[in-house]
Amino acid sequence: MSAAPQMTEAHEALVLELFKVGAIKFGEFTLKSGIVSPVYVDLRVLVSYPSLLNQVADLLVEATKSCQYDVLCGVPYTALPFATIMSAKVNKPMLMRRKEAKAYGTKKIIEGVFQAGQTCLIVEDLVTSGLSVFETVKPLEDEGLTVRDVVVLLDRQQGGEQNIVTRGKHLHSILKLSFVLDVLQKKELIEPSMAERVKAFIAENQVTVTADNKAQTADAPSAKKAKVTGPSYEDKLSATSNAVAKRFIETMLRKKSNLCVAVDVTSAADLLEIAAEVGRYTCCIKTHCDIVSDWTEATATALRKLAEELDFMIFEDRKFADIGNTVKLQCSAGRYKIAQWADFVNCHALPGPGVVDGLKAAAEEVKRDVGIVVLAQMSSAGSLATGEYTTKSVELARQYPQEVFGFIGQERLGDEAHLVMTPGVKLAAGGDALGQQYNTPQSVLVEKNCDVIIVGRGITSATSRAEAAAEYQKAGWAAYEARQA
Ligand code: 5BU
Repeated sequence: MSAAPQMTEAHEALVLELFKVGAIKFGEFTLKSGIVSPVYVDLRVLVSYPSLLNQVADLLVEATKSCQYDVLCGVPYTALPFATIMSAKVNKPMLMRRKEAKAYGTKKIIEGVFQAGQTCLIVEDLVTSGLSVFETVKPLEDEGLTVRDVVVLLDRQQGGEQNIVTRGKHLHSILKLSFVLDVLQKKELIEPSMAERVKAFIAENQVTVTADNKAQTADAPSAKKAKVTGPSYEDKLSATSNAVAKRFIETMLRKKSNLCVAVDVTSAADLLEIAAEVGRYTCCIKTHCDIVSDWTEATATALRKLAEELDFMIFEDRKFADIGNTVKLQCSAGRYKIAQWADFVNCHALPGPGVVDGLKAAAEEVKRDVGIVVLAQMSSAGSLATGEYTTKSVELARQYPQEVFGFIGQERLGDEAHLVMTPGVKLAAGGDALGQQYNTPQSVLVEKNCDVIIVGRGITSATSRAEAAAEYQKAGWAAYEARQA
């Protein structure tokens, strides 16, 4: 086994850079195997950051300065640029392994000039089980090359080192995942609870590689549990400390409904009529009070009464996005006095923490719990709420666990306790003429791992709204149950 690598300031700086460019992410990610991982490493992005790539190559060269080798070979594809820069730095030739042998001409699998008997250093970006390392080692050894050393940027510590050592090779890793977690936790870039989740995941998902190069996950009962593609509503209920989320999840479980109906109508009578028709099938009614032309306090009172009778939550989709003071007034005062009747509202992360503070102040003023979901992604074509903005939205939510309990999003986001509510849902995928994009309940709940489907016109434009709501309730719950099975 390799000696514990000496961790320096350069290693710490590298971790921070990798985190910054999104090469290491935390949340919930469905891996190729179907296992849900709380950490995701994507080192392919490094090609977009030449100085970072150079820094990585320096550390790889440094880690292998005592290794004897004549040529080096990167494991395709992510490690190829690493190996190329190293080759230029140490002035030793490089080889390339094809992923598939050419079907014509030379049928070569190894490209580059070499002689049998030479020693080859393997360069890899990420080691989980060590399987892709072996897939590169084998054709090299078949050609008579000797492989003694493997150098990797990040060891996920899931058994790869042991598997490599068992085959008589040395693994030199620049970073170990446990070190990455320590650095990010020290810098308060991840919560201690996230670091613990990742450590538990690693411990539960150790992989061995069989002699015929097949990865096997340890058959621990907890490893099996990790294969479920998303946390159950019960898991969320026990994970959340947010009072509104608790009521919301309890409502979902009681009614076996993950359906939120968006009632976008312009008269109070229509709003109340539709809420009365679909209320029993839904866990939540979503309003846009500012499109109801005759909205009065009586509308709010009548809607609240229906919410109590038919057991649903009220979500005002107001999308607050101003400075705290303005947001406080928009939520508590004016014509709509949202804080007096909505169970929860949503806001953009755009203004920063002040927007949440403003909503918190509005709720305090009326002495009610008003939950918040952050709008982290949108369903509309060309939305700018993507990438870094979405990540920052999730970070904002994490700062306010008592107020913010989830997201409006298009994929699983945040932590186990968070609920992801997804608009843009219809039984048939497609879109409308103004940029809306629809996914099916199945794809939202199973493929994207979200928690609540938000359906508007799929229900409100149906001939029988009650029948359509019943159908969406059934489809949403069946998809959820299938996901958890
Ligand atoms: P539809 O009729 O199912 O397309 O209505 C979707 C509702 O969800 C509608 O009220 C929108 O304002 C709301 N919505 C959305 O469609 N997409 C988003 O990203 C967000 C809200 Br945020």
